[in-house]
Amino acid sequence: MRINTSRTELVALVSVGLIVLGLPAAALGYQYWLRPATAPTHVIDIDLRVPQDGGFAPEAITVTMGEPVTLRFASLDVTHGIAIGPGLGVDLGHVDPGQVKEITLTFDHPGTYTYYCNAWCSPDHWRMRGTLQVIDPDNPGFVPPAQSDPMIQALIVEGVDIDAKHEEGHGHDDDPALEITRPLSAQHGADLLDSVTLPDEVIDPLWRRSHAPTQALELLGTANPQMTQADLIDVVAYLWTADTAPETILNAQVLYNKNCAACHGQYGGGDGPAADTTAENPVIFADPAFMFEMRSDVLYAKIRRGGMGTDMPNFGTLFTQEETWALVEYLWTLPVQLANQGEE
Ligand code: HEC
Ligand SMILES: [Cu+2]
Repeated sequence: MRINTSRTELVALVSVGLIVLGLPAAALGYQYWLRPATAPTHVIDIDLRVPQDGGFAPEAITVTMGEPVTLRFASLDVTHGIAIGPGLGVDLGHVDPGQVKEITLTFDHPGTYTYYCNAWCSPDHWRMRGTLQVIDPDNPGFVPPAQSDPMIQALIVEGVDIDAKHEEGHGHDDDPALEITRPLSAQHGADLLDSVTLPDEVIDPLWRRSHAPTQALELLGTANPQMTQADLIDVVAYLWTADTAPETILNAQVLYNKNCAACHGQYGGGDGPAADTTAENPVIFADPAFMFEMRSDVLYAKIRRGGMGTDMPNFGTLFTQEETWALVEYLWTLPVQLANQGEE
């Protein structure tokens, strides 16, 4: 599915100057004594502690557009992971206790970014975020308005309640709405395409984005009374996973493993190491009966906005719209065995 994001200039970064020095604690003396005197750039030191001990210090920084700034992250307790988004592509990887990693950035637009931890460091890990404000020296009061999100707007207009509760046991095995008796095979679905009548809706990517697989299944059932439901389920599994570039999926998998797997589980089992610390159970993406009730646009909105009172964090200030769509595409691969993968 093609995603149209009209605002590529959001990527305001002009140069990612050189980068990432991992320094052992012994080198700190050199860092702190010598560096400020010789460095041409503005240096900002940011200390890292688990959120219950303060998280980022400072938690908000302001930098000037056009002026190189070096951000120097030092962990004072446990291993953290440092990334900055949205749209900067900056991920410094792990910062171990006593280690310092730095990056020099020059921004060419005013804007607001988030530096955040993407390694599970503590139960409050996902609260570990800081705000980086880029200001225009000629117009220091100007803050670009938050980018409006057409997809979330459309959901509001449609009257979809993103925070609607699922029925009891959502994503868990009791009382599945749909009888799914075998693992979903997109390959099997692809092999059946020749013998299936596809209603116009289900081949329209925009329709698929705003409808649940069960709705497609219903249309397919009406158009193909000769087919079994199990076969049609595989056709739907194929349709929902067919047009994503493998590279998009791989990039999304990296984001998922760093930012989501701690709660939702590496394979979407809802069984990550932090799963039992959340107010609600993380949903189980690997459960086809659960996912068949979900709409891509609602998954997207949930990722960007988070879940009120559930401990599902919001990621709208960390990821671009494209990255969020890629994550949605990735979530659909969790309950489905993809076509042309595994044994031929
Ligand atoms: C701190 C734990 C935690 C992390 C990290 C986390 N989630 Fe969640 N997530 C949850 C919980 C808990 C829920 C259940 C909320 C509910 O019942 O609606 C949830 C719900 C969701 C839903 C909504 C499903 C639905 O319709 O109810 C989506 C989509 C989702 N997560 C995607 C993600 C993605 C993608 C990431 C990583 C970028 C992520 N989550 C990271 C805990 C987490
Ligand atoms: Cu962390």
